[in-house]
Amino acid sequence: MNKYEKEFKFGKLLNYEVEDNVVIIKFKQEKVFMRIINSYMINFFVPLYRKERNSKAVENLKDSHCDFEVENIENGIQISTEKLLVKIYDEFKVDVYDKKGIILCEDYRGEKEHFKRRTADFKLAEAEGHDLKEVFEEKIYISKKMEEEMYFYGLGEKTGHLNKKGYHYVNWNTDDPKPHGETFDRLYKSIPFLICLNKQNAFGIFFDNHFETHFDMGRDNPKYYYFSGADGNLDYYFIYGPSVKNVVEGYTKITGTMPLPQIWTLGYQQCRWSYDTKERLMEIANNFREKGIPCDTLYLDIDYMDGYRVFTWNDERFENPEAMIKRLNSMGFKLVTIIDPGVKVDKGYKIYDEGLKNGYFATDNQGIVYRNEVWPGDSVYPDFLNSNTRKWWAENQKIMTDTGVSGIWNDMNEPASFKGPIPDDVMFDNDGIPVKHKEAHNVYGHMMAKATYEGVKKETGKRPFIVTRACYAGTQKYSTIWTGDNQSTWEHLRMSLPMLMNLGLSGMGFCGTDVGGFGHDCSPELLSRWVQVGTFTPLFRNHSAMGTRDQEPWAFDENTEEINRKYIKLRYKLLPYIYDAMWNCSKSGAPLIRPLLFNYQEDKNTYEINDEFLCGDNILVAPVALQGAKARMIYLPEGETWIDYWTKEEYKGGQNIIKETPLDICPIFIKGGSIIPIGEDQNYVGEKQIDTLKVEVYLCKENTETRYHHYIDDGESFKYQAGEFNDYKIKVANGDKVEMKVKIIDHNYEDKYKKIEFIIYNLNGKSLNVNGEKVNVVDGKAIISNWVG
Ligand code: MIG
Repeated sequence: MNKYEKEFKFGKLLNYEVEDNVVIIKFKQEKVFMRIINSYMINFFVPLYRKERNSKAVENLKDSHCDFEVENIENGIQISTEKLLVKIYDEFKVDVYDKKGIILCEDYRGEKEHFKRRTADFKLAEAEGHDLKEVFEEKIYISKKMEEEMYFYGLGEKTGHLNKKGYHYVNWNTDDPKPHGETFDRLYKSIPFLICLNKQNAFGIFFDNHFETHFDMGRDNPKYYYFSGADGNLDYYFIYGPSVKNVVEGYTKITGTMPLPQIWTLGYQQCRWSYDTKERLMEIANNFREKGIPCDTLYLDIDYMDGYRVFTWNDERFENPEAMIKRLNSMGFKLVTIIDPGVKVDKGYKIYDEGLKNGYFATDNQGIVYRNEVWPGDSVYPDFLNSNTRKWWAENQKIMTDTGVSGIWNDMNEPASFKGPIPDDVMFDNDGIPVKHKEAHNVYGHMMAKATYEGVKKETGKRPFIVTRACYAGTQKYSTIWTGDNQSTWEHLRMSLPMLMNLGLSGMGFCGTDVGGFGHDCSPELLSRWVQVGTFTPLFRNHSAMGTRDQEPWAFDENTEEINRKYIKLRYKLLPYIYDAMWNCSKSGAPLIRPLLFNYQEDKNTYEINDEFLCGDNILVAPVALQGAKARMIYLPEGETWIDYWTKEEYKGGQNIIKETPLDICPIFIKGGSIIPIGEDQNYVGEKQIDTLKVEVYLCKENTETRYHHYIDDGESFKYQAGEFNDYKIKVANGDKVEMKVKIIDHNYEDKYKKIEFIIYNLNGKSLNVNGEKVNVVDGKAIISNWVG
């Protein structure tokens, strides 16, 4: 029996008190603090572990004052807001209804009935390599009744399908480079946030607990779904929709949205473990420019360092890095370097000595600095839960940024360890509330990313570009993420789609996978198909492991190179649209890459589509992720006309169609009526001066009325926060004639467009008015010169 089972009892509901927006509910055994954040978000807090909250995810959550009522009902109490009705009973059973009285989320009343794992000889089976599951000892356990028609999403970076029904997942940040299959219940990231879709009504549960937590969506028993935690407080948020979009917006209100990135970070990025000499790195840079394949960012992996000592350079292989980076910058490249957490044990090495002297490293339970092994050999772990350590780590970023480095890539911060797992009782100072490793583990990478972000921000004054492997809920505020060590296999290309879509729904607006796959040897066909997906994902980075076959765009044959060029150029064409989507994401949390159901929740056919996604509101991508596929079926959501990007043919939504898919064609569909700003053909962001606003307009036979906001700013600084940006509002009404309106709403950024060029598809001979005046269309183009806004 679980050692905690007895303790997790609330007992009879006795009474309640209201203090501002908190209803304090007293049970015989525990007190529950129910905080009404606003009419659709509620936090339940039970200090089972300690009085203080120890949230690392929630920083500046402001409650908006809203009216609510509390009353006694039979056997319990009821709290109602403008949107929700919450009924609470003995044993802290909670049922949540919408205002029409429709049940959204009902606590499960039965006993838990875990299925039985029958085992005989554990030891022998393990000796052969079988991975037998240990029974998880949970202190906190909340189960909810499973309804027949329920779908589950979110949970960050998890294997398997888009809909998480029937899966069981563990949040315990784990570095395991073996090929991630569906049997992997844990990866590098922990985002204990689940979205449930119950008969068209969506709500979210954010269980803010960074001990090991589990989420089970009916694997254990189809009668219920549950979340549980090894220890800590019970601290969870109920976030009502009714749309998934609202739930994501609510969740990112709580944990923060992804900040607006610099534009160059949205260009193509090339990485490799490792470009290990200056000569090789320059060869790569030159190749991009000679071959006319756009690229903004190159990476240096661990081998640039001196013996894997973080914040150092290997002088032999990278002599005079400042000059090298200057040269790269002049060619239009930014350089990103990897920084791991593990600090080499090495007297005389500045970082080690400083950290040791100031007590910046995690210790064992006797206060002795804890050692394990990572790349540099014997290593110690900075205590990122200590704000002094973070300050010091932030200052160290200067060593890199002064050399000219533009972004920092944080790896191994689960934290990984080569000599066995880090013991549970390794201690972290946590600013005076010491915590053990089992409480620090899942937020270690998160706090490292925070330190890195703050350092890079201070040193450069620009929007930091940080990439991290481990994360917790809320890491989106500091860092981009990538999904770690995938493999160059078709299976992993397929898996990346639901994984990235769920990451997007979990607040991680800026995410990507290693394009081409990390482990294993890539093939020309696989790279061709993968680059087609990467084109539409926020982070577009090709990366591969040491010892694997080269997979730069030109590494195979001319055809593969041409396909890479074609799609990377398409990415640069779409950059203004992608940047607009990132701007929106920074405000509302709506991710660039998202499942179809995000925009088409009324259309149930979209609920389990794993192999198509939306890129922003206007573009549907149906990539090919099967070797040799000459055609594929594509579902087009109901209620729209969809225009084939390549042929401009129109299709009615609400049907499956078959498209032929020769290797250079990734099926792309544009929503009828769409307005899509496009960029210049450039080798890198900022290569050309841009004074023309170019907009593609995709008309269709149906009459449409569409609006779009196009955003520009300097693309790198924080001046936009003081209003230095322009917001162009574009409206297109397609009726008997086509009427367009363009207006600048916010206009404090001085570099304004001087011309507009509309590229209009499917105009069908109609006449065109722009801002009330008739405009000629020649070859599908309408040009408005001397435009002043
Ligand atoms: O133990 O730095 O996921 O992207 O190339 C391997 C070397 C360490 C793991 C990362 C990968 C990176 C590699 N790192």
